Amino acid sequence: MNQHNPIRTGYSACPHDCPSTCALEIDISGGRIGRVRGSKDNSYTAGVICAKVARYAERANHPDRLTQPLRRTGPKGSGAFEPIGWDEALDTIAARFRAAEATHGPEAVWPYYYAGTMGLVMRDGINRLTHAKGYSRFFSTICINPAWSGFLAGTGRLAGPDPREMAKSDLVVIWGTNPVSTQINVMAHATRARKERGARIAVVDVYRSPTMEQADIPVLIRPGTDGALACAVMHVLFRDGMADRDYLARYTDDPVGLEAHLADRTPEWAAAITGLPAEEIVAFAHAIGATPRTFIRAGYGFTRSRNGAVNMHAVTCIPAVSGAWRHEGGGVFHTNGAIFGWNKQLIEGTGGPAPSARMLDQSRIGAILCGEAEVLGGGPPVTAMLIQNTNPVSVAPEQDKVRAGVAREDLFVAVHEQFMTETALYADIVLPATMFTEHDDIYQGGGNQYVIAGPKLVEAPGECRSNHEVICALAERLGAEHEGFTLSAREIADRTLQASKRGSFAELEEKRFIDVQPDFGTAHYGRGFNWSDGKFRFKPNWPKVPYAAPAKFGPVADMPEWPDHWGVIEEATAEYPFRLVTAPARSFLNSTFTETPGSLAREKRPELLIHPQDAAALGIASGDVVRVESARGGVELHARLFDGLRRGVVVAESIWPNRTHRGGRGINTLTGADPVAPVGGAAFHDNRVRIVREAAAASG
Ligand SMILES: Nc1nc2c(c(=O)[nH]1)N[C@H]1C(S)=C(S)[C@@H](COP(=O)(O)OP(=O)(O)OC[C@H]3O[C@@H](n4cnc5c(=O)[nH]c(N)nc54)[C@H](O)[C@@H]3O)O[C@H]1N2
Ligand SMILES: Nc1nc2c(c(=O)[nH]1)N[C@H]1C(S)=C(S)[C@@H](COP(=O)(O)OP(=O)(O)OC[C@H]3O[C@@H](n4cnc5c(=O)[nH]c(N)nc54)[C@H](O)[C@@H]3O)O[C@H]1N2
Ligand code: SF4
Ligand SMILES: [Mo]
Repeated sequence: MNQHNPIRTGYSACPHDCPSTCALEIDISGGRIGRVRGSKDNSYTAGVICAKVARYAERANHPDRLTQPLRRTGPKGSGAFEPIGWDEALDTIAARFRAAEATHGPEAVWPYYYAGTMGLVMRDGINRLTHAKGYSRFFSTICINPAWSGFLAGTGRLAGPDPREMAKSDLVVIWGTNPVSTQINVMAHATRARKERGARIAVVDVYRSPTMEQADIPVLIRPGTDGALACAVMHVLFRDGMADRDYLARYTDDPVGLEAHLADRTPEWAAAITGLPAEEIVAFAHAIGATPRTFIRAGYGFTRSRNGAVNMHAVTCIPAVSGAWRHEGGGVFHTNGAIFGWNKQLIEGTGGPAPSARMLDQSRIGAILCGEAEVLGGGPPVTAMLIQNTNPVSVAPEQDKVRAGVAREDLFVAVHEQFMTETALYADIVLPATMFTEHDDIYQGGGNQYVIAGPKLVEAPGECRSNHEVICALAERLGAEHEGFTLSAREIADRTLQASKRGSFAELEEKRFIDVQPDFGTAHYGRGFNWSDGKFRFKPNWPKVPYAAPAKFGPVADMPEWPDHWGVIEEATAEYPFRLVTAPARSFLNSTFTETPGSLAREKRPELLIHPQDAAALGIASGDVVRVESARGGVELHARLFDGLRRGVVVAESIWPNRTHRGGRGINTLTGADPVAPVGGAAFHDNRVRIVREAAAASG
């Protein structure tokens, strides 16, 4: 070992937007990070992390990292920038925000962010500036809303069994998530159950994903049909004497009504909708019915459809019928959001009078920036933005509108980033951001139950500043007042922990993480579900689902009374005969890691998975360039023949940079921003498309 650069270990949390929220051990040497490992002491991480974060050094120490503030010198999107000083950059942003406010009022400014870092201080602190200045508020919808509202509709609370109970289950049902790619620790716990108890693993997906490759019971359905599958499963449970009638009577709102409703939701009915043969539906239902310890791990993927909330609710109904909630290793888990009980007033600048500024929908950034009156809520146009932690020019739906919007000459955009993303390319000012090892923060598990410390471990390169530092520096220039602007990130983390009764930051740093899992009775709703009568809702009150939203979104009035197949998805038509799913890739995380050589080498190029018979019918061979078109636009990719799909379904894995597609249009050119009922969200996996073979490209 080099005497001058001994290796020490730093402890942190993975900051990325991934339900695993791994506890990390990081080699540090010469002021730089090296290898990253999963903590063995953390009982959820259990020493396992994904490959892309294990090689994080190639991202943190990447030669293309932004290290200086930049000002645009060429046309928007051109990539022509010159370095400037921090004072000039911040003064420019403040002046442009003040000018926007002077012309149209404070709602003309829209701070925009998402979960590039999941650190509470760095992610959510931007809201403090929004609230202090009365800027347009941000209603986040891009990811969780259909899933969370669907889960809340039945249980009333966003929590479930201890996720580590998967290892004590006899049947793990991985429903509409692809953990081999998106949250590897689920696989670690599920395969432990298989090894130690002979448990079986069922996987419900729309293609033979890397996770389904490992399934004992593969359940391959058409996109947006999970509600039909769940109804037929429950039909069989009632029909074949596998419903827990005692549990139903004690813990649910209307089991008699549900059974009557399901009478004609037969396996044959569901087979016609899902494409899954009726015998396989019955076998799947019998596996669930015969296994008291059935643990359903419900993901996000199957909720990214226009009927996604209804489908999530339908899946959560299953253990209420089978009574699996009674058992350790049984029930349904989606996320543990409700168990943490944060007091985020200091971070977000809330707690004073209720803010009155309009809320704008994150997913509709394209329509908003294009000035569509309906989405502007009768208010002024957006003429100034600060964007932190997100890359909407790649990740947001209706990409053609997003691009037209960010290219507007009268719009001022500042982007705070680690890399020159496709959003940063459109910025007037680009600010260089720290990475998680370069600032203090705290993290909470999504798919687990830990609070984890993420202290600063190394100095940032160049002139990078953290999100918190940027927000405070702007607040000072804009005359925004709040105590949070006067504190360090560490002080805010400390006071937030204390206000949330989780001890101090120093204590958390010492312990590295704390386990806040509630007791079995609470986690399994043994004392009732989170409604005044304690009864699980088979019949949800959709317009009143307990999810904070500025309004209801989508066709709420048409939502079905009972769990059902709700036919609002983009069914294929003669003009658009295929259904496209845009699922994540293993080596990228949304658009992050598209800059790292290790991830690029593994993902190779943007591809469209298409069934060999569908390809043959269209005269498409493997490797051909195809043009995929929806009503919203067209994208070019290379075809890859793949038989792990129902006919008529195609899958494009990942959000590649737009420029890696011939023609420069990215995958989200195809996806729609019309909101999912009842509280918004984008239906990324619910697209009707047509596929055209590109003659010129096939020869080239
Ligand atoms: N490697 C990697 N990891 C990631 C991400 C990433 O991009 N790459 N993204 C992160 C983020 S932000 C999130 S929110 C999570 C999301 O992680 P997940 O909960 O896993 O959700 P998705 O990845 O959207 O989709 C998961 C699976 O759902 C399937 N699916 C799509 N439509 C349907 C359907 O109608 N029914 C059923 N049954 N299945 C369907 C897809 O084919 C896919 O295999 O992952 C996080 N982790
Ligand atoms: N087609 C399609 N589109 C999708 C999805 C899909 O499945 N299919 N998934 C959707 C989902 S679930 C989500 S959550 C969204 C996610 O979309 P985004 O939130 O945009 O996620 P990323 O693309 O990973 O971009 C995060 C950015 O934050 C930056 N960043 C990280 N840490 C920091 C920091 O500390 N400070 C600052 N200033 N920047 C930082 C990173 O460099 C990165 O560019 O994408 C959505 N888009
Ligand atoms: S699995 Fe998820 S949380 Fe764990 S290291 Fe990878 S990206 Fe981070
Ligand atoms: Mo997400």
